[in-house]
Amino acid sequence: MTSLLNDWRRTHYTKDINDSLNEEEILIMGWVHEIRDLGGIIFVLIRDITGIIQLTAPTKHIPSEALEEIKKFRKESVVAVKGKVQESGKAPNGVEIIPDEIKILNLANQPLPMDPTEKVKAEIDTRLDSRFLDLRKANVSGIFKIKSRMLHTIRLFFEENGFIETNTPKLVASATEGGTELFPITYFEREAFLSQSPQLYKQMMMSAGFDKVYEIAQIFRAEEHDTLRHLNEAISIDMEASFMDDKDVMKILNDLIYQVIVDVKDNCQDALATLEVDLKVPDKQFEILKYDDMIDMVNSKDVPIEWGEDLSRAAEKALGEMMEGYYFLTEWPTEIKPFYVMPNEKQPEKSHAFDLMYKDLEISSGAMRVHQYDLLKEKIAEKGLNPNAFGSYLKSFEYGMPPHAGWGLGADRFNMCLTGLNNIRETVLFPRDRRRLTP
Ligand code: AMO
Repeated sequence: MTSLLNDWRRTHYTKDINDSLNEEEILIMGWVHEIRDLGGIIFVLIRDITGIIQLTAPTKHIPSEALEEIKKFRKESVVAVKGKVQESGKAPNGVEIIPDEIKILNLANQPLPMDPTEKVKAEIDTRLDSRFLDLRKANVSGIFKIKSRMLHTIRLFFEENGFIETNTPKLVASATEGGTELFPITYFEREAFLSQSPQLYKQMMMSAGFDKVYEIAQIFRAEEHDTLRHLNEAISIDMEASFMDDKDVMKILNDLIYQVIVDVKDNCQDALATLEVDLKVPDKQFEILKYDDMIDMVNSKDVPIEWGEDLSRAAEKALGEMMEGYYFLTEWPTEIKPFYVMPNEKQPEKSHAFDLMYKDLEISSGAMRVHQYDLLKEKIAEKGLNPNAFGSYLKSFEYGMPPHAGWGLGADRFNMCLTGLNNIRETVLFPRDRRRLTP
């Protein structure tokens, strides 16, 4: 029989149990991580979100009701234990718990679909199929503790710098990043799409006079490719600011990334340790590499790339070997950037667009925007898109749109940089890729 909580409430998380609590009665709740029954003594490891503690049950010296319950324990069952803290040189954290009373809150079926204690290593697909079990591992939950802190710091940064948080629609009528890569959906009697970026809305908020806005939300991209860096649903951290150009918003991005790294390093030591990551604080100012110079560098490594081309995977890798940490790529060809990017006044074949890279990974792109109605309309048509489909967006440029700039930062990709992981699926609770729509 399993029990309800009734009047039992946890007094401590496992990480807070130390020798200062010696001889004290405490109540913990968690999962049965491991059971070792030596006959005269039973050792059980109990795990919660903060760590693991050892339960030591000398069979002759604990109440018989408690012993009966311990004997029913199965791995990964949920239990509550009332007991006394006892110093112990042999126990993993220098203390153990001698149980007095036990409640089994829920038993776990056996065998488990995967082993959360990592004794048996599982492939990523097995892990994702039983993600709730996979997430019980400290090195996996650690990724999300880091992500949570990262998002917290980002919100704090924006709020401290006068940005207003926005929530723009995810059900949209037209594309933002070009005509492809959209998921169509049925919207009553019409077709609509899942938003691939808040781009058009964050720009409209500049015409709304909000001055500086940010948004942290899902983006949906119907990209077919199955890589370690792409998902079909990702989180984008977007900002847009009026009366600023590309250089101004690059500085904001640089400062934000730096602040997050310092803050995660200060506040996520345990999570970083479970991932065996020694997070390096980068130089305060990231290097800036012009697109033209990047072409020469990549070619010097015998990787072919011509002016006007986007970075191939091989080019990214070559660049990643030559560049350390975070760096900007600037002055991109206008041709390969979206219609809303401002061309250079003197050399219109170049633009005010930039990317932020971490080694061989693009983590953000942004630009100074076109804020003039006529030029924007022309650029939409040049890209082969129909300006009429952008009616409500274009309208906001006709009645007082300030000059503005902004960027989008991939939250999951930035999290890869912080955790040292090379598969983006690891950084998303329930990833969506070409083959996966469940769990
Ligand atoms: P872009 O399309 O470059 O720019 O996207 C910005 C950042 O979002 C992340 N990202 C992705 N992450 C995982 N899987 C994907 N399929 C995926 N697609 C994008 C990347 C990328 O650098 N509107 C512009 C931003 C702007 O100019 O403000 C945009 O969406 O980290």
